[in-house]
Amino acid sequence: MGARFGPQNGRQDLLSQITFDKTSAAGFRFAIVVSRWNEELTTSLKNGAKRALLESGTPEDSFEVFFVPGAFELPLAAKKAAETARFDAVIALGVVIRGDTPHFDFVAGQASAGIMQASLSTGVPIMFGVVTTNSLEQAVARCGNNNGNKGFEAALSAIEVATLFRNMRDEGQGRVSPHVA
Ligand code: INI
Repeated sequence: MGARFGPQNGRQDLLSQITFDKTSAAGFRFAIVVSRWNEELTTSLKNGAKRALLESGTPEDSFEVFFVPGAFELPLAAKKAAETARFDAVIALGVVIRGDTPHFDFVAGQASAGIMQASLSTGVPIMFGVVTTNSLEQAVARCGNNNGNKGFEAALSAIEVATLFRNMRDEGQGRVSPHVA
């Protein structure tokens, strides 16, 4: 396996235990669905996700980016992307800040529940790359350029789950996920 450039701190190590290299994502196709609410931050999440995919061997033409107005629209858009059967995983990205809205719990809660429901109903892994925080400062910390980018993290999780499911399909061949050890 090549150099480890993915999860670099303790929290991320708990999330993703495989070692990512520049071929980890080869052969997979991904959709990235991005909410435009808090656009500066969600752009940073999108860039983090793209960087993780590119550094893991996903060619530019193997992922597509789609935009929705807000996090509330993420579940249906992610479901539509999943239903095309063109993607091995979908990465849903958004930012919901409690101070911004009295209906934080509805937007964040429905985005989270809807994404899980869309994933279960389609059988396509949909990553929850939605930053939900109490303050703008906390959100900024999760949308950074290097470590601490939830988009980067969600894309690595997408690669890990896509790999796991491919290994489940291709029983006995090239198992690489420690989760089946
Ligand atoms: N959408 C977000 O993605 N983040 C938010 O913080 C937010 N706030 O604050 O309200 C938000 N609202 C819009 C919502 O997601 C829908 O786009 C809108 O309600 C139309 O359905």
